[in-house]
Amino acid sequence: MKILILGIDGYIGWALALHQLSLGNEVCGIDNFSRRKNVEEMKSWSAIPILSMNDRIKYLQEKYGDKITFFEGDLLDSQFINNVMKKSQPDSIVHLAEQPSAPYSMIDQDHTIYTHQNNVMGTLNLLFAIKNYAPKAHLVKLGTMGEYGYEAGLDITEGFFEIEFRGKKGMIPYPRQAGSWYHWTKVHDSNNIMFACKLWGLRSTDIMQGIVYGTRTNEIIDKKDHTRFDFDESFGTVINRFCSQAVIGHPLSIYGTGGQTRGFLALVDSIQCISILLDKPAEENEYRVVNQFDEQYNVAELAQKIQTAGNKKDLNVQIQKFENPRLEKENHYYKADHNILKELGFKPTRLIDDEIDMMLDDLITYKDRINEKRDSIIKFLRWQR
Ligand code: USQ
Repeated sequence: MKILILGIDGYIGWALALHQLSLGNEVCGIDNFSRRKNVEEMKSWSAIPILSMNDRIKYLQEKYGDKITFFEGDLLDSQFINNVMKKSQPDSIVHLAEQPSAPYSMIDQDHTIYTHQNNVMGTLNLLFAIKNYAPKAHLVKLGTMGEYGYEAGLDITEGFFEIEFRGKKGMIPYPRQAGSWYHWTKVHDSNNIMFACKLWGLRSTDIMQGIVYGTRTNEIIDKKDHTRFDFDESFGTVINRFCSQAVIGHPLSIYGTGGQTRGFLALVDSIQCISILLDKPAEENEYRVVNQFDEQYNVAELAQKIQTAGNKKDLNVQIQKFENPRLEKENHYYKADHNILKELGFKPTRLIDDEIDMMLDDLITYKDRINEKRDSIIKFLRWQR
């Protein structure tokens, strides 16, 4: 199988490329390095050092020869993505090339507009490129559980919702109530992809993914294999941030009460799920939605887990509640279906406590790097300014 990975330089993109190459598949990557630049703008860097893209590709070519190719470019440049699509003729496309941070999208008007342009327009260019040059290819698009939001207080289904209204029954997309400008871009993408499948007969799987955590996959063994790992207020996600905070003696920063509940998934299992979806593609004309997470926790429970694991390593971990910089429900009902991937063969391979233990060990090695960018951890980018 030939897979085009958009956003190959990112946290999931790089780990996915290593895995797919190890299976013997061909990988063609695209990136514009915006993640590196945007994290730098936040005056931070990856806690775990990663190679430059040139060195990454050289390293992979030594191992896999011409099974790996790379094109630097931007999805906003329609000619660029058209050319790559024409040249590479992929069987599958994994679209991870989006601005993924909710706090970053909430900084100010410029950051909101940038996020919308990058994500929504980039995806539209991609859809046209697929339609024109690779209409049989399966698009696997990274959406988010946050598209559904946490407002309704109802069970969440996978993508679609059976409803009875004025005596008639029907299936409609599950109502979306995103909670940040970033999360709304994913909703707009979902609508556009659903329409493109209907209009042009494309095939796509839209992944509503929970929060991914971890430093390792089965292919991340050597220093050169490492994927990036962010911990700043914008690009670090909660478990990854708490582990980074624990190793430098920064209190674990619970926003508000800590009752916010989310679905979580280890990086290695995120890669497993995406790989299953690639092996079992959507049908022509099908817009398939899957909810991709393993377990659910609230933020206070996670802080407890990381405190316990850290203290076993003599880290003397403190927990502190901060005024919540975000606008979000802090105590809410959360019950979301996540059966489709299991039916397709997904079996979680990691226990969260083991994973946290491993993450702390990896991060202790880079304690000084995290400390050097300590000021990026709490900036208090207030969403309602
Ligand atoms: N939180 C804290 N303290 C922190 C950081 C976060 O209490 O130091 C809380 C937040 O207030 C929030 C929860 O932890 O209630 C999750 O925050 P997060 O930054 O880990 O995750 P989020 O902003 O929801 O976004 C992340 C990814 C995004 C993905 C999403 C999946 O950045 O790309 O779409 O997770 S989901 O949350 O399921 O929508």
